[in-house]
Amino acid sequence: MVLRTIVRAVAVLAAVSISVRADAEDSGAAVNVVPIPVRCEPDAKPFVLTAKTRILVDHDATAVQTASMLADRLRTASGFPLPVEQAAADTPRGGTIVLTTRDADAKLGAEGYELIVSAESLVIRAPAAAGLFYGTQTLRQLLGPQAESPTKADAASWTVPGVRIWDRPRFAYRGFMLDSSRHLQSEAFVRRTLDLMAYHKLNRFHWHLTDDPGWRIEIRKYPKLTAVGAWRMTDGQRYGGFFTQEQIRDLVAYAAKRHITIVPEIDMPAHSAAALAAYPHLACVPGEFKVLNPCHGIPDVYCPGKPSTVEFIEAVLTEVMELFPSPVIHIGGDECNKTRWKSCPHCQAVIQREGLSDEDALQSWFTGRIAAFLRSKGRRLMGWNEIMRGGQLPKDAIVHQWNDERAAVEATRAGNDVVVSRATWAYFDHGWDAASVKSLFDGLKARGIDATGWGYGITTLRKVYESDPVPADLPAEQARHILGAQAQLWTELRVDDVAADEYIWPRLIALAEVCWSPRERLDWSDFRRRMETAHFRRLAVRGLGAGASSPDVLQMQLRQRAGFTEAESAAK
Ligand code: TNX
Repeated sequence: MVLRTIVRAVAVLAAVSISVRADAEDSGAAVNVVPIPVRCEPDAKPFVLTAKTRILVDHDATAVQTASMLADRLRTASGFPLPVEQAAADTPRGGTIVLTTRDADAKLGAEGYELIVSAESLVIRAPAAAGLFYGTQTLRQLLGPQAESPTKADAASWTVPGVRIWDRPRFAYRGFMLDSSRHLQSEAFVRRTLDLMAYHKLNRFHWHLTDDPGWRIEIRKYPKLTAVGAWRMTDGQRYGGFFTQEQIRDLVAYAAKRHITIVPEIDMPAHSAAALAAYPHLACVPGEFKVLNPCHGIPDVYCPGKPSTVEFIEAVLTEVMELFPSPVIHIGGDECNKTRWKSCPHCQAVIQREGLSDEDALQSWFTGRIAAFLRSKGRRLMGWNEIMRGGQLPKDAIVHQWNDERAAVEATRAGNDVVVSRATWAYFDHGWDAASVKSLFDGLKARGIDATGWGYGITTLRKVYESDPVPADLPAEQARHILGAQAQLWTELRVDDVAADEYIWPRLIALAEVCWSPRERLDWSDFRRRMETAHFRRLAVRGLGAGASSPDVLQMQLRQRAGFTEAESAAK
């Protein structure tokens, strides 16, 4: 509350300077694309969008969909008809936007694009559909912030500055993880997050769907997972809910249209209390298990020693794979307390039979079985860096680095691919400044949760921006195994949709630039300039959704969370 009041006060003070900055961009003079493109050179004449502009697309149905989405967005904001035609555009004339794969530079790869502006046409050329899509996201940013307007904007002109852009991502995996177990978000929130991710050229949505505090995905074979496992008592009230298979199918399709793959996570063998509450026989010693409030390190986890546990997990994963076409399935694997396994006859029998050295090796054996099952269905296993413990990690498993400093170095040395999500800079459940960290702790304390040992700290926008997923001095042959990076929003603290936005934005924009742009293009002061000059205004105009702030207030809140305070600006 105090924080919000301060934010509002600062907003009023800064409103004047903001509108001046927004005007400067409206002139079309500056190119403030985020993430910054590989190359962006000024070229001849600007292109002006008018009531006569047409959009021509010469590629497949996915590209036509991309063109239609662009048309819808700009139609809403400009009121121009913007017809879309599937046709070749040999010599585009008369103000045409062209989306084409013809003669595209193969070096652009699966996701790169060129964007070439002239007075007669605006051409987005890419070898594949994803590149065409990213070109349209860049085009939206080249227009003024009015391009993001949810209603018809009264802009005097719709000018795209004369530029020539050549752009492709640094990393193939550019992700964001949402924890829907500890607290559940609305479907609308998920959609909007996907929209904003795509706008920043992020392409993986890792969805943490199961954990001790709630099972959030409908599994037809095991209805109790949601009838029982999706509900808990919090502050004397029943809290919970889940996503139906139908809702999930819709969200997967919604993401795919935006070139985002949803990577589902079914956490195992730990973080499984919600499943045990529904089906106690999956534990080493069946008992009365409860769906828990957020907690860490509890001893009750799946029993890997019983064939019935593996059968259950395979059946669950089979339904998961029917819903999610993602080539990668995340199985968690983190923070497993192995106390029960030590005295469990089933677990000890497997250790004996397989000649395993200890319980860590048992987890490794279990991971290997699940990896083999996924492989037999044409999928790949991904798991948090604990899956490396205990030896036998299959070569095709993707290691998700979070708390082990050496994981990226060791996993890539062993030939495994790695996605980097360091808790020190990519955990967006951490605060963005001292005040937000204090309010985080106060919030947890008020709920009776002592989070002293949970390692919450401050992760500023700048810290995210200046972090490199590739460890310094990693040899090139190992560096190519770093697939990319990902930020996470864990939701132990009661994070409603509005607060979740505060934790995510603007930090996810910095992560997006780290993932997309070449290292040599990264420059904090230029990033800050682009955010201040143009990008915050775009987000403020479109609205972040849940919060009902006016664009000016929202822009100021974004600046505040970015650490771009007035005092800092004055000192600069
Ligand atoms: C560690 S990251 C966890 C999560 C928590 C998070 C809190 C990981 C694999 N496990 O369960 O939510 O810290 O920051």
